Amino acid sequence: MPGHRTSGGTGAPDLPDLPPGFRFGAATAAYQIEGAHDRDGRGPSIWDTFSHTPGRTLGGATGDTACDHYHRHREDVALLRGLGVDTYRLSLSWPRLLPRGTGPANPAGLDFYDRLLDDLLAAGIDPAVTLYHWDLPQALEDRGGWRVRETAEAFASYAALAAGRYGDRVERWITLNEPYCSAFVGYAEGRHAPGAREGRGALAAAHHLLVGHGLAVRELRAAGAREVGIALNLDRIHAASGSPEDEAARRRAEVLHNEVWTEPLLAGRYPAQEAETWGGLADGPWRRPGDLAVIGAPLDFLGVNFYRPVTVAAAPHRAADPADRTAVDVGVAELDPYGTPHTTMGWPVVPGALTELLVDLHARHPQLPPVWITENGAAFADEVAPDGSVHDPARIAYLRDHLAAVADAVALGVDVRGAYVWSLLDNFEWARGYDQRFGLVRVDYDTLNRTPKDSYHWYRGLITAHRARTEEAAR
Ligand code: IFM
Repeated sequence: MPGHRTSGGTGAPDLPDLPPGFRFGAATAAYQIEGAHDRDGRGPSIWDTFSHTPGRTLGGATGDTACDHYHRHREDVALLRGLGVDTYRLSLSWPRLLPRGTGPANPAGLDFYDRLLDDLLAAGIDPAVTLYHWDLPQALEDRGGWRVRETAEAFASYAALAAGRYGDRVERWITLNEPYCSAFVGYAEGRHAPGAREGRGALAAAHHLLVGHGLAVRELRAAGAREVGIALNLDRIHAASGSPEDEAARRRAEVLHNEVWTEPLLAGRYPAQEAETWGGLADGPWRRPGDLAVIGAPLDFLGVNFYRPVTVAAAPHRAADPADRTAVDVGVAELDPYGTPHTTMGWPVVPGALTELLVDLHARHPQLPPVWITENGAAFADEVAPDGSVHDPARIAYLRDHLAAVADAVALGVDVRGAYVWSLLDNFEWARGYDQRFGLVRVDYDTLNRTPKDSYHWYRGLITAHRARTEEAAR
């Protein structure tokens, strides 16, 4: 891999060598920032139930208040405007729009996103909207959740509602965020809502998420949506050694983390090695003729969420009997041989792995649509200076080096159009509660005051400098 591509000279130090017109954004998700969990007709989601169940989240944290974005969205749009981003990625709360998942829409919920989208456009920021960032209406979980096809159908109706209402203002639609987490962390590991530990249930969920995506794409297209895609948390997976056993483990991890999504979405087929990975578990009755055609409908872009690489070695299955295995028990152990700094999530910082991932994806999928980095960012223990300012040099280095890694991939032929920093605000980090701070803006959870960190000011400088470069190139 080449070294990182950065260049000074246009105002910001270490400006990544990204193409003119490359677009910069910041991202959030509804349950992580909105709060107002029971206000104005919002229904409960699986994350309300899960976070209110003792022992599920760190310190019993919930999203009841979160960043109170629901009441402070004007202030947050002003922060985005000050940041100078081209685009902002938000998610709609399905249970705020459809409190029971299907049926009558909630007028107050519809109005909230009208106001938010209008404010963004007035600030010169293009909205990118995720339909599903993990907050399934509890009423649908009670009827089977993603284990059942009805949820995919309900998702399509919700997509139609959203596209009809907001399609005139949304530049980019993302159907699902990280379906890996919804299916495998939610229905196999049980670390996320709904907290299930099932093998077959997780694989059925993975399939129904994909079917839901495909049906939603159909609805979005019918409503004239501008750009339609999906955001996947793809992993760059390294084998612990060159042994055939570790290489086979790496292949199984590729199927579990990546190919279960990329093969149906981009190649219209199921992963070739799923039998080796899951035995008979994968090919269940949830698969129906015609599903692959629905799932594989062409996309305008592929969203890639990237944080860190993973190294795996062959390991015994935790359950000896295949019938007792969960879908994530695929005979691999995760190792951490990276002698690099780590974030407070415990994730190694290896920017070159992002270049490798993108180049490999491009090589494997000649028909790869343009790519957006729909999430990238880092949690660190920020220092708050006595004057209240927040110095976060490690986050600046992380973002700078990952943007440079994207520039390397572009130089090697991958069509990457833009990148969203995760996240605009410190927020509710799911089962990790509030102790992981990913924001460009610090949130004081006692006062809910917002303080832009050094990284916010750095990112603004970078965006300004890149814009100047784009204008120069156009002259
Ligand atoms: O906070 C999450 C986000 O909701 C999904 N992608 C990863 C982020 C950091 O863990």
